Amino acid sequence: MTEDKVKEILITRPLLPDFDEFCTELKKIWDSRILTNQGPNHASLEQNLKNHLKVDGLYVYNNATIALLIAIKALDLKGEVIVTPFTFSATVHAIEWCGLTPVFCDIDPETLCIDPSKIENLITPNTCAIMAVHVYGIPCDVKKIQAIADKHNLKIIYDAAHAFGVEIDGVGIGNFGDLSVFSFHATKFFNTAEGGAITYKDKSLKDKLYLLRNFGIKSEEEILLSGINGKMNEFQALLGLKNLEILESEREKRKNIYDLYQSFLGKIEGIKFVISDISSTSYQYFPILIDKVKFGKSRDEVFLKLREHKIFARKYFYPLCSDYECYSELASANPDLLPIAQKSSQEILCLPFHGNLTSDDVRRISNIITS
Ligand code: T4K
Repeated sequence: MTEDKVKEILITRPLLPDFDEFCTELKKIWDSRILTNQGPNHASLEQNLKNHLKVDGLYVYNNATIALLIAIKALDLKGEVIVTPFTFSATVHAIEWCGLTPVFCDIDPETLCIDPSKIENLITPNTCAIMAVHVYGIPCDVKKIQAIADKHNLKIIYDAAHAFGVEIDGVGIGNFGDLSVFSFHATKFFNTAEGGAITYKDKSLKDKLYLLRNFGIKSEEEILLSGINGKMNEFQALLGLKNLEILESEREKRKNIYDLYQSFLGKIEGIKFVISDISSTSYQYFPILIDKVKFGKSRDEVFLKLREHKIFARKYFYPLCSDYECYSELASANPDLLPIAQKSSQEILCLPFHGNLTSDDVRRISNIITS
């Protein structure tokens, strides 16, 4: 193949339903002219998602970032929030946008989620909550985090943006903590182009989570809260409904891709699979850690080599949120306090991972890495 004919391979491609089937359903939206404001597809998606995620309480939103802001507002948080720096910007920005102070906590070297053994040292009289991320769909240590929260009377918000469909001993991941926030962005395993959801157990939060999504409007003449526009539209909800129908086959394809990666890269010195059992996660990402000394090349060298071949792996999550200019002055952002997060963000690489990859693609990616 000549260089300009080399096939581009992207980190992910969105799952999409059959076009003609989608258009048939789309016609119904056209005919009804109900485009948004919590219409029938929106309601139906919520009901379906409750079943899929095995939760009793769930609302959908227009994206996970707005949902994170709404989650913080719903819990009426004030003060400091203990959070992982090894996450997408949205997690920490949401804390800051709500006028709260992020306090960074180091991560566990195995799961790359927040390290519960480092949380208590960071608690002050101003701490109100823990914001933990099930990074790559790997569950946080929910038991230990809950025990700390109970002891210190803190709220827990799980950023479950990556964790669609994950369960712990048969319990849907959205049942842990006070609130969990899922993302349905185009890059996510389950997508509605843009979208998200909050799951909740405490029924006293139900009305608030609902009102905050729609400007606080209870009725035409009653505005009860300073809400925002967090509604998902009917087109997106329909896409979600159709995508739910094909999710299992996408999961199966990704399982095969994972197995192929395992056969090509599983025994390479210096390459560590962050996910050792894909079936316990959300099939969202395929992250590896590259130990420069053992492997002989750094993560950045591998990343650039792949780019030369038009393979677009991503460094999720480098840089750490604590190293962004807007947060680096915080005392808790000191790199010396976050050694595992620092090391992980230098070594992490998420390889292309989606159902449209062929086995030849996976072989090609793996060969470039190992050659
Ligand atoms: N919390 C966590 C832990 C998160 O990871 C995220 C989002 C959030 C909260 C907030 O969720 P949302 O508010 O977005 O619902 C992407 C996504 O935009 C973002 O949703 C995601 N996490 C983050 C990890 O990744 P980028 O800047 O890397 O995306 P982009 O545009 O470079 O896309 C990556 C690749 O995906 C492209 O190479 C091509 C492919 N792609 C992308 C899009 C948008 C497609 O094939 N089609 C598409 O429509 O941020």
